[in-house]
Amino acid sequence: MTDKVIHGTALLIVDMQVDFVTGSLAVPGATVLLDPINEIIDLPFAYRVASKDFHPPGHISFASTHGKQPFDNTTIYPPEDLVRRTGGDVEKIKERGLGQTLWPDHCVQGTPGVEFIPGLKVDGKFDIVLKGTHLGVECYSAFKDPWHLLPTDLEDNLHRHNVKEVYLVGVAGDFCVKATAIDAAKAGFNTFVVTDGVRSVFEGGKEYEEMKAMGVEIIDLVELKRRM
Ligand code: VGL
Ligand code: ZN
Repeated sequence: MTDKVIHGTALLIVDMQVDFVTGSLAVPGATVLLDPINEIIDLPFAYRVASKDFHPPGHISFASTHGKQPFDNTTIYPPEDLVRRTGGDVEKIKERGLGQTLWPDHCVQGTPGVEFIPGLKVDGKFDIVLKGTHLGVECYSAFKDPWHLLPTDLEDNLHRHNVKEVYLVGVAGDFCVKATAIDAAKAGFNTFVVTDGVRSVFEGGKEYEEMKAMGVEIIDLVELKRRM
């Protein structure tokens, strides 16, 4: 690692965990990401953060919780107690339903699948963001859940480190990377997704177009190294 630091830059590694790479919800092709992401970690970012999907057993996003099959769909609603606590209108919960892909059990707190993949150079210089920790709330974005009931401290931490540019890698490109990148752009950061460090669950999706439409820049590793 060089001593040089490029002020205002942050690396955000999304969910590079055993279950998403070789485990219960393995993202196709994700095993190739170890080397490029380790190479990216060595670039002179001023701030580094890694997120973890961190679910309790019986999480709302698990097919098993609903007696359904993985990859079935359902509708989920914000939990009443959280809506109440955050001053929302409990009468309107039914209007706030969202389509939810149901997943195999994954990234359960205390299991081997929740750990970062072996060899990933996430060291003590990284801040760690945990998400999906509430039993009844799905949370793809490392910033907050889709109803904005449970923000993490990621946005505050980025501001505290004077971050202006956020560079994202990790999995899954069509879920947590996409949601996190869009929230980063909405929060006003210049946001870049580095394709050589990303793989998606489903093939042929429109995630890169969707991110671009929200102001996220899509770059490859060559372009990242040119910038850093
Ligand atoms: C993710 C599915 C379920 C992700 C998390 O990290 O993209 N995908 N939970
Ligand atoms: Zn999850």
